Amino acid sequence: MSVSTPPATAAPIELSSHDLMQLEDQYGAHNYHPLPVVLSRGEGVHLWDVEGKHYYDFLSAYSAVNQGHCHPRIIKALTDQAQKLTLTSRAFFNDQLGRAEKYLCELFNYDKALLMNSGAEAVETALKLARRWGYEQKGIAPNQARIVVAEHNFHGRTTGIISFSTDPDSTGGFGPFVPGYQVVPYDDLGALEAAVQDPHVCAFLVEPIQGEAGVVVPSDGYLAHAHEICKRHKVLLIADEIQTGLGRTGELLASCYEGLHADMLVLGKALSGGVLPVSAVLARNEIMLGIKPGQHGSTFGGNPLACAVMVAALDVLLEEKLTENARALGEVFRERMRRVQAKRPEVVELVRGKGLLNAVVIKPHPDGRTAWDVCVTLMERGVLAKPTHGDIIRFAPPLVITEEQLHEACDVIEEVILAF
Ligand code: IF1
Repeated sequence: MSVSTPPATAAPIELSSHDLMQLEDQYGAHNYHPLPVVLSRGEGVHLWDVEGKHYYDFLSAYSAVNQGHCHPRIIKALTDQAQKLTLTSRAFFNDQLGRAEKYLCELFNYDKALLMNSGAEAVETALKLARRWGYEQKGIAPNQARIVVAEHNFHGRTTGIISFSTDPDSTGGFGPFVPGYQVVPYDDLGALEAAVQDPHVCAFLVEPIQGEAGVVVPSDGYLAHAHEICKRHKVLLIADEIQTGLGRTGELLASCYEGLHADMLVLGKALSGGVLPVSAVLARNEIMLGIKPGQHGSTFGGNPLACAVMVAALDVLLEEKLTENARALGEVFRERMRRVQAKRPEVVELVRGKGLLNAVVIKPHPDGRTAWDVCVTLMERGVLAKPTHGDIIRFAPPLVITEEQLHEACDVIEEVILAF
């Protein structure tokens, strides 16, 4: 079938929020249920909708925008590189990739990096590397490799990754699934120890703090002990720091809190400051060199535009001391929310988190209102946050937020919760 008339290009600016939401509703897949706000501009912690109303961003695009919206330095790297070279494919070398890989390896202390685009792709890459290592280094019989994962995990949306999801929303109606995974309860060392007895297990994939599950922080020592157990059984520990990494929790990696240096580290989201999809797997040579030319890759992975943006995004993170800011202001945020909880324990069930990755658990109101209604009121009052699992609100502002801005937003959050 041919296209009859060319579609209108950019929407004229006169379209209202209402019109734009209707467009998405009519022409877009219904795979999200967004809050009713249409954003058209961002700067640091600030967002504006198409009518010009101002908001504080307390989601940071699920922690991708740690460096703040449209950071001038990252945007400069983007526009400078965009005018020189954007994509070569990996059929050739480019002048940005090696520098970016070196930066990653030196910063996180690994031998090698493999760049991909989305977080899910990087997780898939780590799983393939782990299986390959299992066959070649651990001597697992062909096609028998198994990977242990944690209950309530979230690692992405590919058919491979949802194969070990325990969330019915992620899996329902999408089978059949990829075999070779075993689920153990999160924060349960006994269950992990039992699972890795199986000599077919090559890896344990884990989030240092479970994000999607509702910012679930494991017991102190869990990760360090898990790594000891893994080492004892010749099993690789893969840390998915796509959400928890890059300053978000008040350390460069959440793993740092326990001195964990995972066998494989998976990064995404804020690796580009939310400018482009850039993800990476880091590992030592023994693991990374298992994959030979032609056995894995991606058209866009490691493209020069992504590399230039990534280096700038990491520079900003380090030079602006965003990790330290996240650590200090995380304390302020939780202290303020705990005071709200003390005033209204019948509304606020729990406050938890690390650094600027926090969750407030809201008890449903007897009249049927939930965390969703809290978020709608917050939106009306100029603070954007998203509920998850019905009763949890995740609060994760860009790490460039100042103490003054944090207090201003906390005043709004407090008023909205007290009035709930
Ligand atoms: C969605 C949550 C956040 C992740 C970890 C891998 C990925 C993610 C630990 C995949 C992605 C997302 C994706 C987004 C919602 C979101 C999320 F609510 F599900 F939990 F961040 F809070 N590992 N997380 O958190 O990365 O392929 O998306 O780049 O709607 O799916 P991706």
